[in-house]
Amino acid sequence: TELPAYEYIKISTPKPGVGLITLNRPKALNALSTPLFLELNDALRKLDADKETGAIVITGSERAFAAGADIKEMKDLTFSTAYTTDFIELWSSLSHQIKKPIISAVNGYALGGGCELAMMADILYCSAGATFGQPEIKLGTIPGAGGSQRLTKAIGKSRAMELILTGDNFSGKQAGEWGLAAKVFETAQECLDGAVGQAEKIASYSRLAVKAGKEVVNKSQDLGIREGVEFERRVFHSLFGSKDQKIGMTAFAEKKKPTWSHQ
Ligand code: CO8
Repeated sequence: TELPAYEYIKISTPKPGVGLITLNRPKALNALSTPLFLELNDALRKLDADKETGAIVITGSERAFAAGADIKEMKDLTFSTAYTTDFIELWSSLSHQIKKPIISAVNGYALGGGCELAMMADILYCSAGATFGQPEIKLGTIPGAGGSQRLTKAIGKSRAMELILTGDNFSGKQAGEWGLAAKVFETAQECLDGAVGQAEKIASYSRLAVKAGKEVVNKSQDLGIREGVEFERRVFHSLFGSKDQKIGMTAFAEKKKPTWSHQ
């Protein structure tokens, strides 16, 4: 894919099928300004549409995944501008419009909007020494990009309430123990390599099945158990209409490796 040269992010393909987005605004610890988010959304949309890409990894630097929304940009924002421009709406495309799996590989600071961005990903990996937190309370505000909802779902009400009302940080090690992170790695490099490795694995499967898998798991966040299970079954039934279900099960029966058609 031809991707434009971006100013605040870098794009690469470290392994076949893996689109790696590296937030690259080092002077501001990857603070998530509007220009950065516009680039991130543009890259995500292009990777989502790209035939070669099967999974996406978002990472930052060793020092910072992202130190939050850009405080200097928000400082003078008024209610009426925030409301009329739907400030933050920009962020929702990541969690609602991108159909390919996104893994966040979190090293260093993931604070405020940075923590929220990490939690918007489908799978969160981090290094033990990563620093997470929702420090908005210290700035006279609250999380605005889903933090109060996603953190609470992930780690429970009492812990999330404590973190959001005190603004206390928590470590990558704790994120793993509490179930916010799917895996915790020793070093930043291991975290990135681990994320890319799992993305490569996901990208090696049927794109169709992967898309359906992401869709049904995400539905569990919105639906009750009964509706969720029924939804899953419908999608499961529908996959009997795909070529890849035939390819996968025939290959198993014939003791061969499947070659996916992605159809
Ligand atoms: N916004 C803007 N600039 C930032 C941010 C930020 N969030 N974080 C760091 N920077 C800048 C600093 O201002 C500094 O710039 P300069 O060199 O020009 O002074 C540079 O990055 C380096 O930072 P520090 O010198 O502070 O580095 P330290 O190692 O001393 O400290 C910290 C690192 C602890 C991460 C510290 O920078 C810090 O506390 N940052 C702010 C963390 C924070 O409060 N984040 C939450 C922001 S609010 C938010 O995300 C709300 C989300 C709501 C929804 C989304 C809305 C868009």
